[in-house]
Amino acid sequence: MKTFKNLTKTQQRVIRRRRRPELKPKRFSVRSVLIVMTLSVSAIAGAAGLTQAGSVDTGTSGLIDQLYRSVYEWLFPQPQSRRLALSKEYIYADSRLIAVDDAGSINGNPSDLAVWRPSSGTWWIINGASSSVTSQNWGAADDVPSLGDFDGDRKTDFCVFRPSSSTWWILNSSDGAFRAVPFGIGGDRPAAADFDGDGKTDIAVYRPGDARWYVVRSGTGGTTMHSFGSPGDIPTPSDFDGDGLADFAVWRPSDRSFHWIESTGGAERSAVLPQGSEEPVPSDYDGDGRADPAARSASGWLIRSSLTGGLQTVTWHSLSDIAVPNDYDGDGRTDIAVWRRSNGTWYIRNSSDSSTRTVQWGQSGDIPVPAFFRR
Ligand SMILES: [Ca+2]
Ligand SMILES: [Ca+2]
Ligand SMILES: [Ca+2]
Ligand SMILES: [Ca+2]
Repeated sequence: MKTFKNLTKTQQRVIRRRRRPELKPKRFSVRSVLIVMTLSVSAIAGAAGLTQAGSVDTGTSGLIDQLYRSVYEWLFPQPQSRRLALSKEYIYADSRLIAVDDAGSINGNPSDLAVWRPSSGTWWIINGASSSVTSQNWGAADDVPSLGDFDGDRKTDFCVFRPSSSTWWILNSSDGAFRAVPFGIGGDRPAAADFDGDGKTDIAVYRPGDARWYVVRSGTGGTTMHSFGSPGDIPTPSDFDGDGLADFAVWRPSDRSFHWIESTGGAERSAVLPQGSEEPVPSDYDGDGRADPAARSASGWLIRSSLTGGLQTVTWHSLSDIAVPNDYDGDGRTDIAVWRRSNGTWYIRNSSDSSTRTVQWGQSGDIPVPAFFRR
């Protein structure tokens, strides 16, 4: 029989989150308050000549977000209850996994800055405070860094996917043991995430030809196949419904839309982003526990808040930089960030106070892989 005690830690956390009495509004539903807020803000924006959805500038959207946040914080007065943690552990940008925000970060630990150097197969890591450096040789040129928490110790493990043999090479952070797991065929894209919600990364691939997902569920060790997507789609598994389990999700470049299946309930959802959106960067920027549909365009980052439904546009460096969104200031919200390939510099916009952090870490030819590696 399934009891609370024998549920996984992730499942317990989700249930505890649902049980928290502080999360219940005292007099009004969140929805009703947000509707009133939306109408008020729309009226203000309309009066100010800013009625075109999707064209609000950073200043206005910042004000709107601030208003929403004030209401949110009034409804959920206790910071511990309010800050639910980032919704996902896997941040897919463009066509690959660029970051892992492990469960460890829900305790307020910020992500490390890290790069993987294909020429030598070396991982170079510096911690959030820029005071401690770690390096590890793991992988070879032509591998694809596919980091994750495969052993479930809440720290990211070094892992590469070798396309030539479709093999996953995993080095456990917990005990230093390694394993090689053949999984996938030529042409598959690595799409690892925690689909079964047991706190361990599940090895997974997305097969673009027939839009099929193949997952090794870490909970049972069994393999499942799921059809979702269309030819040309890019896999972006994220936790859009905020239940702690990654949802099958894709970015469709042809019409700038995200499509996903909610892991709770199985409903299919989609979100269209404005004209000019080029590169998917979904993540939990507003910190409500659910991934926000987001993309980069020539004019900036376009983020559709899952909390407010509003669209925020933030101008942040250039499209030629590599997107590296992650939670670097440890406030439970993803920070907009890029890594410049020419000089290895990180430009991070801290979500806590919108301040800028600039760090040089890595060099031309490296692949940025920010995550919670520290050990
Ligand atoms: Ca798992
Ligand atoms: Ca989910
Ligand atoms: Ca969110
Ligand atoms: Ca943050």
